[in-house]
Amino acid sequence: MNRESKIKEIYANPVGHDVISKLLLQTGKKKSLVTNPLVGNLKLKTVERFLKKKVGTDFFDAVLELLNSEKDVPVTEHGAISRAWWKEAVFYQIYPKSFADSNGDGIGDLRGIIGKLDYLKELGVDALWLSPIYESPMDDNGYDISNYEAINPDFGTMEDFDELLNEVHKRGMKLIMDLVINHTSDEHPWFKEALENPDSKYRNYYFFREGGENPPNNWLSFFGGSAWNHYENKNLWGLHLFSKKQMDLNWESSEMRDDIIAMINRWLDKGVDGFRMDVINYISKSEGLKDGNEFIGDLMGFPGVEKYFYGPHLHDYLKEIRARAFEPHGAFSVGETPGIGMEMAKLVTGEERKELDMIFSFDHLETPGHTKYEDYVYDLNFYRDYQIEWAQNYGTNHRSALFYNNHDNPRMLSKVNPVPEYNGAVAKLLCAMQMTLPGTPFVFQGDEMGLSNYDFKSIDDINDLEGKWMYRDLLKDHTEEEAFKIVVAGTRDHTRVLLPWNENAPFKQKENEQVREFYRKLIKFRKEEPEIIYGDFTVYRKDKDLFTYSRKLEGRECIVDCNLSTGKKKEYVPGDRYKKVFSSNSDNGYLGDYGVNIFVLK
Ligand code: ISL
Ligand code: CA
Repeated sequence: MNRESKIKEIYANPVGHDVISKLLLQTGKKKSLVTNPLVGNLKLKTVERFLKKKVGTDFFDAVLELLNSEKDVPVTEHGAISRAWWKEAVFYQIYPKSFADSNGDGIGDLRGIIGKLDYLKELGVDALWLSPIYESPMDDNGYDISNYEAINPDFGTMEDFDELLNEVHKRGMKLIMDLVINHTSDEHPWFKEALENPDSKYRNYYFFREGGENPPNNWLSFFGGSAWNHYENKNLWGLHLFSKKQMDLNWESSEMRDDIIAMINRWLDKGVDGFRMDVINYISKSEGLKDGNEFIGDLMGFPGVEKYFYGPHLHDYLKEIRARAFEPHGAFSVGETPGIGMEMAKLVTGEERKELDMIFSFDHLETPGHTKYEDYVYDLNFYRDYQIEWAQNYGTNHRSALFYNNHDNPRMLSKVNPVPEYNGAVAKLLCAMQMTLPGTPFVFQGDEMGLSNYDFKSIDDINDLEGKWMYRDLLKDHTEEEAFKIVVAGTRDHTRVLLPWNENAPFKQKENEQVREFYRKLIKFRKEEPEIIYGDFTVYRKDKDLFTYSRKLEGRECIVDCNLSTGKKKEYVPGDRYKKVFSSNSDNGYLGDYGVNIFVLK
């Protein structure tokens, strides 16, 4: 790829496709802007002539460098889907701190989880993903690990963990752990030794740069300020893409890789079934740690991202971890990969490539032109189009992760419609799609209770470092009231408050019970209908606010008919050969607000 390449050729390149898609999403522009023949046939140098005043010519250099860094071409198959337990499973994410508290100290813990295993089994959950439970100073709630092989005492002991794993397996369920190997805590012995002792081998486990008044490059941290800590008395700078206490590991060090892989193997030897891998696409930084492009930085909010979100050795490192740890144990892997779009996702999850089994892509969490710290209404028509795009183009040799929530985002329910009287209907609609679209569902704790956003009253209620940092930053040009409003719209704390298990909790209300009952039935239904897990996907209706699709496999069919908004819509009538097996908010031939019907072939 070079300046003579046409826009359509760039869009056909996997990295080009995903970068352009991201730009469109970020700016709220339609795909047709680049797919129309007029623009598609323009050469990059022509576009550069139009845009260079605005974006600078180095923007085009940065994009070309990225495009040319990937030599491989994704393989997209449309055949039968191979079988695997993790395609059949319904996963459930537990954020330990706020799941269930067994000893009344206000902090969720491992014994609390053990106490809820029957509940989860009864719900139909097959596999648990535990957010980090390792020893940690808890600067970022456990995503800052100071000992990979010890349990945070707030959560319990290693004996509690062993019991948990055993109890999970006894119930025929699986357990995957969070693997945070892009960085460690600055309190990890490796980092402490690295900082203290210039001759230690651990110096090379991290990114240190010597001397200078200013940080070595313009990269910003995701949690505010420069991505470099200054250790003045040591005359050193240290790299951290996340908080000041989360120091990036240098994956170019083979000794570091050996240590990390040995640690992974010890957990696998214990019997854990796999891992969710934190920001795993960031582990390879581009050579020389050069400045990020300013235009890309402005657009994405974080200068430097293009230098590490799809780094030069990413595939090598993923292959190495798989070959040396996952493969021999038959372990499952799902990567958390912010910024990776569909085509690049194929290159890390293709079955033939032996890297990851699945990834979490995040492009569906906000509608085009919106960010998570915005109070806006999420239009489910976008979610429909996004799902159709992935279902039709991701290919049967890749598997989508179906999720709406995790511990880094406000609750989807509230984004779709913040009015409480709709919560139940929206929860059921989201559940119906999650359990029947192509892919593997990841339920986040509380989804099954129909939980909406938490009613935070003041900034003192905000605990997460991201929200706190944003608030301080916003005060530069906002009033306290405005700043709080913005933070509350997106704070990660909405999904980090203790689940309401107790007597007076909203969960005890009838509607929340009904949502849980709906989840239970839909999960059961999913397991009885192989066409949902391994079948084809066909769209029957995609008119405004409507989404009707079918899943088919060897003479079986299931049809899902959804009203994506409020107001009555004529329901889809599949004919006498079908019977209605589920119905939420539908009556007399009409789907009501967020109504959904599910039919199967008799
Ligand atoms: O939440 C985000 C921004 O608003 C994301 O950028 C998030 O930080 C990113 O998806 C990475 O998330 C993961 O790694 C972080 C940790 O804080 C998150 O909780 C974790 O899910 C650093 O370990
Ligand atoms: Ca506790």
